[in-house]
Amino acid sequence: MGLFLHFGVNTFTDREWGLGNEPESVFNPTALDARQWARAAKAGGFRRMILTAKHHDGFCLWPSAVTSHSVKSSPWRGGQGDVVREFVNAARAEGLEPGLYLSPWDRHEPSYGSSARYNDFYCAQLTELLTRYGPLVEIWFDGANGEGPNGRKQTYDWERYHRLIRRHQPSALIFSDAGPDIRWVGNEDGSAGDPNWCPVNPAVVPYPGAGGDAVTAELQHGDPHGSVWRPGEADVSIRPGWFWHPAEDAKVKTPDQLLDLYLSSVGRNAGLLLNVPPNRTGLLADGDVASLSAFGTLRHRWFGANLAANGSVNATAARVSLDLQTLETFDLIVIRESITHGQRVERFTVEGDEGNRWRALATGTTIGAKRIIRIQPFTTNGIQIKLESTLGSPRISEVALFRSPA
Ligand code: FUL
Repeated sequence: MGLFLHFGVNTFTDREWGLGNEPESVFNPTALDARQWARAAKAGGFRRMILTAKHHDGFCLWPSAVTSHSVKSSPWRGGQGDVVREFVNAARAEGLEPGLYLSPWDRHEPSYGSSARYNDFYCAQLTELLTRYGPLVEIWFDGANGEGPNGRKQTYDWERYHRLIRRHQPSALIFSDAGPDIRWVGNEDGSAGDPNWCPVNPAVVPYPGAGGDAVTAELQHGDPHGSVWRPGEADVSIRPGWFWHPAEDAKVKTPDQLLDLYLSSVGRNAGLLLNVPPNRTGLLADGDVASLSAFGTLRHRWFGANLAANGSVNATAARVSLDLQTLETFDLIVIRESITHGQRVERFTVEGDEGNRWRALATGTTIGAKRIIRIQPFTTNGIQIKLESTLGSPRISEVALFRSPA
């Protein structure tokens, strides 16, 4: 799970997409504290944080040398501040891994739309981010590709951007609709597809921002026979918008809603990237912080005690049986595949021991890194997972059972 942070001039102008003509003077958070962001992320159980270093409006949260449209020209910290620096330091201080979002679409930069010249500008900015701030876990690319001044369309040089990342940050993961390392799941609702395969066919999603039903289906479901390994990451906001808006302080998702998002993303073999936007003081709002921390507590209450921990396992290629030793009542089944060997399960059934017969409790499609299944509470001393359709011999690495609080 990663925490996404949308922050910039839009925070101060109450917009979702800035126009590019915002004066730098609007950016003036009064009490910015990136440690507060990182502590909130940690309390929620997040391990990564990704900040919008530049959104579509072009305003840079770091003092870029190739534009004056940045924090350097703002009143914040007397023009000496660097949000990206404070962000990466805070993340690392809390033991979290930082990553960055750098919008290719730039509504401020005059060279946007000129293709070659803008690509040089964009690569210069990307290089600054890749070389100044230490190891980054993920670089997040947005496929948005608006027109430049005079209606010119910018051609993004994705291969060049990717080469820069591989050169300067070989272990950073690259996210976009089209990967190459992590793929978008095709919606911004935090919901991965069912089934959800990590492999995809790269020909179906050739570039970020490609559209159409076939693209959406591929992003949602992956492809069991796809040639590249590209797990999904579900991005969604804790509020209706990506940026902070005063009117949305009362529309923060509840801990229960966050748990539902967790089940429909992490519980379906995808990462969850939850956006929590700092407000005009430069802090996460109280309601968001409370919701994150309660979400962390809730997950712990749901998944803290594995009722199958003392069970004994018996496995064949087609089935995994668990003798629980005692009667247990559970309503959550967590199954994991050892994905270092690929993803192989296509369909399975979970059955509970009723003494003289097996009762089907749930059927599912893919498993992958993690599959969470919710059922009506069931009491038994044994379960079995029948692997009904697999690609090659399956490797189940974990089966766990939990009881959610009433
Ligand atoms: C979209 C952007 O246009 C939104 O503003 C936001 O950044 C979201 C994560 O990606 O494509």
